[in-house]
Amino acid sequence: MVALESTLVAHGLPWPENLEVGLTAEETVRAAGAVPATVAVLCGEVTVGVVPAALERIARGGFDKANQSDLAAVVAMGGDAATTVSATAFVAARAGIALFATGGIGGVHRGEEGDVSSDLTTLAHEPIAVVSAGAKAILDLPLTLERLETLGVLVLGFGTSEFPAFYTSTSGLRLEHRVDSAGRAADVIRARRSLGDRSGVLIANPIPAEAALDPDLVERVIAEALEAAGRAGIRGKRLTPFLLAHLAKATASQSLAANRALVLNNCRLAAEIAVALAG
Ligand code: PSU
Ligand code: MN
Repeated sequence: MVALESTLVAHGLPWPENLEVGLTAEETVRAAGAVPATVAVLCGEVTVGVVPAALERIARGGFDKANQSDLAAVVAMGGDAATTVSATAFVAARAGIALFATGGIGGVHRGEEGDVSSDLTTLAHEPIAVVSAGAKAILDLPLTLERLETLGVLVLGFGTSEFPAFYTSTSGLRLEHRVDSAGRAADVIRARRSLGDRSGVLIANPIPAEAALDPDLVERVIAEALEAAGRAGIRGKRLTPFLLAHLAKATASQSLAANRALVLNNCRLAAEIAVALAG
């Protein structure tokens, strides 16, 4: 099985592309021989494997964004919420799912606010492998990588020795460990289990070259987006969705096409690793 998150659908991409990406992500996992399970909270029920009608409800908007610490409150209120990487990893690990595909994990934000995504702290405690195109480029990538190390999360480059930067394949940040096949990634996950290490693994899978954006364009629009967020007083949970929406506008949707390509690329790899792990 491969877990998929729902915040990317609810808050990371605009309607109706978000529904298309959510459904195609599931199909991509299936086509590679694994079973997708999109996670969300629906009317207070933690759901592992939402049906297409529910995915459409999530995509149409109005869902809260829940990280691990929000889950109990949403459940107790009988509410609806999309799950972030943090909440999805927490839920999926309890359902016995070993692989999870997303776009880019959250991390340490740029600036002095001290905003650090709970994606990092959850990954420190959950025995799940997350396939992502590095961490989102809107973040402070060197600090994010440092924090992952501190938390004991193994970062494994897939076909790369550099930490990918979401919209681009390189960041200039070296990775200690690299694998070049799904089978070798599965070997590392098995070794971690046999050592009794119950923290997460981040499999850093670069965006396909043909889908990557121009790094100068990315940096310029991120700087603009951060400035706009500062002016509008956007903080906390609203910051990541605000920055992603700003990027889509400022790049005439080039960022959306790149985001779609990297998500599907991660789904395929996560499914291949899940199949290798089951073999
Ligand atoms: N990756 C994407 N788009 C997204 C996200 C990740 O390609 O929208 C979401 C994930 O759900 C991630 C969340 O967990 O952003 C991080 O939010 P925050 O920085 O508020 O923790
Ligand atoms: Mn945050």
